[in-house]
Amino acid sequence: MTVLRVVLGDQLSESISSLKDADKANDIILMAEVWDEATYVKHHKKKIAFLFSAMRHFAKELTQAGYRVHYTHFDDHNNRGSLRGEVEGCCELYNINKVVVTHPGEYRVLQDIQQWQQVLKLDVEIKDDLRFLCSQQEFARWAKQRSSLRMEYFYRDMRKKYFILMEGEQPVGGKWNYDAENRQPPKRDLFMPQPCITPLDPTTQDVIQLVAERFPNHFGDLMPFHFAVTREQALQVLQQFIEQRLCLFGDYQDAMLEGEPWMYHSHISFYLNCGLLQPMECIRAAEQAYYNREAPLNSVEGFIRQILGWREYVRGIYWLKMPEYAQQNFFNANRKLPQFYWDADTKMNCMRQCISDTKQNAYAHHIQRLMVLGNFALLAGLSPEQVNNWYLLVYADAYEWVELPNVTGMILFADGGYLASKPYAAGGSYINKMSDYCQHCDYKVTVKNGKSACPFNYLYWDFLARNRGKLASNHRLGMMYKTYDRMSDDKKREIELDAERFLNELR
Ligand code: FAD
Ligand code: DLZ
Ligand code: SF4
Repeated sequence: MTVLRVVLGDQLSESISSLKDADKANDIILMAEVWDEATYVKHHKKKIAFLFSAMRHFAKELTQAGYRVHYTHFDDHNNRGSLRGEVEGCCELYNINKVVVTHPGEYRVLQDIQQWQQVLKLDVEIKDDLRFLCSQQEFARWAKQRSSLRMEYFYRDMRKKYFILMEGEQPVGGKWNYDAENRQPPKRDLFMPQPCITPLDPTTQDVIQLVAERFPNHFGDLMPFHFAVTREQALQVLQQFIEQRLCLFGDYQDAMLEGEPWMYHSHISFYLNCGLLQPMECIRAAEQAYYNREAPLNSVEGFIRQILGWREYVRGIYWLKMPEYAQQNFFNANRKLPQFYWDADTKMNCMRQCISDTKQNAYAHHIQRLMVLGNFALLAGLSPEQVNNWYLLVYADAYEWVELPNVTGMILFADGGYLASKPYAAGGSYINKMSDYCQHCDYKVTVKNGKSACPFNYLYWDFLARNRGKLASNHRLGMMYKTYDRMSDDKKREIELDAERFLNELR
């Protein structure tokens, strides 16, 4: 009996469920670089290069470990261009009795795989993706018991389940959450460790050339390229983070500085999401650093919450709510994505910086994605479909299971508050407090109205006023509506006119 074991581009773990019990001498492992996956959105060039290089390295490691790997290169003359086509090709080439694949990360791919059995007339087994710490079934059970979902309670249950930072039934340090100690504004003289730079090897160089030739119209810069592309290199990134950045991760989690795209973040999402790193090993490494007194609790807890809490929570919501989740548009927002999201050509310095960082690195850290790029998309009423498309293609860590809930749920509140309890909306003063962007901006953050005013200031109030019917009952916004109601009619009219003028000028 020969089993075809399909390993997708974001399943690069030797412990992946599709490889469990594999007969190394007999089974065929299929990995394929295909046109359909590289172009279903026009991924950032660096994302394609990263994934193709990581796939090639992983295939080599599997071969060295004794597996029979059928690897389709992008430019192979008989490449059929789709995952299904490649599976069909393998079934014709080898005497395959059964296909095994691990549950994919995207609904779109799952739908396709669910048709393979009928097309191939072979048994197709879809195994659970055991790399996640909360299964889809477990999350569904958790969600069913609650009238509204909140990440914080999910996260506490996960801490208890895996006994992470726990003393008996209680959280270490007596609190579940150290946010109050985190989120400090950046200091101008803040020492900034350099991100981990992995040197280019011949495989990555080949792939970079391929992407430059075959995807010239895709967004983003290919060089400089310093992503890890093997598990060993990804482990070095993790280790460097634990040793050099974790200690101040909490303090500067929300800080932004011009020309400093990496800050004290870990830069491991690329590797976690494609399988080079496992979530639990990252969590345990951080926890151990706390017990070794190498990092303080506020940082360690904050970092663990992102992986054990947010990452699992958004994945749970994605699979619980798809396919309807992709259609959510609570505010009926339909404004086209402005051109500056592609070329960074805007007078708003915060947007210019975050888009330029994204273009160069296929990375922006969380608060840039949330409170600058996302905040603007929310306040300006940009179309959820277009905003989702942008986030899915510009970041090297983007797959729909994690991108869609963050965009639709977290930044756009397009699910009406299923994921988050209130919209993450803010005026310019928040950006000014947490960054140095406003110091080099054509707009004035302290000015509230008129042509020189920071657009976030009037867009914020205009957003609340425009959507009052849908938001007024949200008790977390009560104070803001009271403040708005105390404004004079002239002031309110000024806000409306400024917002109208600014939004009409967007191209
Ligand atoms: P760190 O700040 O060091 O955090 C550590 C890890 O925690 C991350 O690597 C990530 O695995 C996890 N994490 C943190 N926040 C989240 C979150 N909100 N959701 C899921 N995991 C989280 N993350 C992605 O992996 N892919 C995406 O496509 C993606 N799109 C996003 C879109 C928007 C609008 C927003 C607001 C957030 C998005 N995130 C996404 C979450 C987060 O911004 C990135 O995970 C993080 O910036 C990656 O950088 P890092 O590894 O340095 O993270
Ligand atoms: C993102 C991506 C890209 C760019 N290319 C491939 C590819 O050529 N082959 C492949 O198997 N996967 C690729 N991926 C990842 C998939 O598009 C998809 O996101 C995941 O498999 C999740 O279902
Ligand atoms: Fe952004 Fe406003 Fe600050 Fe300019 S003044 S950087 S637009 S927040």
